[in-house]
Amino acid sequence: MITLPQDKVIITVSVTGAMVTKAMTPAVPEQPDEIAQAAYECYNEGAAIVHIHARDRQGKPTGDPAVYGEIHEKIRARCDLILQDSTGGGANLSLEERVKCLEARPEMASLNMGTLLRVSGAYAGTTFSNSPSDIEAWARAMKEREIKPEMEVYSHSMFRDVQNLIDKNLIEKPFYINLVMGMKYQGAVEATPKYLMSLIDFAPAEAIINVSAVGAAQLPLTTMAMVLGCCIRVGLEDNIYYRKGELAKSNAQLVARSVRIARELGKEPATPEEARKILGLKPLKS
Ligand code: KMH
Ligand code: ZN
Repeated sequence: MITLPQDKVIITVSVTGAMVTKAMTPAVPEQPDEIAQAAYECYNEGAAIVHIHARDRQGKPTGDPAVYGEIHEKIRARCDLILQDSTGGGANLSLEERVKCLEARPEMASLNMGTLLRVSGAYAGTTFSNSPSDIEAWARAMKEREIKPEMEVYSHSMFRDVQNLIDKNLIEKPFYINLVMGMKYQGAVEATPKYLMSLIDFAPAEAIINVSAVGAAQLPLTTMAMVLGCCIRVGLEDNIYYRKGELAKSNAQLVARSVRIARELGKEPATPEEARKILGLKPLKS
């Protein structure tokens, strides 16, 4: 693994996701204006990357590139956050719909490794499908468009898909891997320190590692990740609580807490421009 400079941490905020609804928390931003405003507030607190899921007018996940484009424009009107779109989409979207967002030309996009089984909720029993050939096709599409993949890894076996992309020269260094921990899908590992250390052990040497963990594990695992020189992801997509029994007021509140902890550890949040350099992205103004 490539560790970040000791005095830096790159913070991604996953503001919306596919599964969190206004009924679960009124703080979740769904429409383009709300998403852009939430992203901007997180930028002001120290986030460098925003992970974006678009919703339709009814609040359901959509892959519509026009909606992604509108979100990008509204964020760009406010700040220079790195734009990272989700190709994980949502359980209601087809494989084709999930990757439509690439047409909106984000700087990064999630690229999920391996297939998982949903075990609860309305889509229990369906697969979150990411076959090796689909992963390759999507990586190729990203490479053609100069979009950096954020490879999402939920278990050790998924490093096989990462290695396949490396072997076929479909991704560029530094590789960027997001470890998604504690996801309640069959085939995803638990969010514990032991699993985190073990996933890092199996990660390719030339990868920058981001850590995201679901629910109550978000705070301890991202804190541990900072100590280890990883990037972190916080936000309502993965965790809607500030602490047990208390909903987070906003995405920005979660980012602000991580920044306070980072500073106690002697780290400053990387600005989007600093993060672009570290991740090998083009500067925004060239
Ligand atoms: N919902 C996260 C735990 C994606 O957007 O591609 C996984 C995720 C997938 O972020
Ligand atoms: Zn996501």
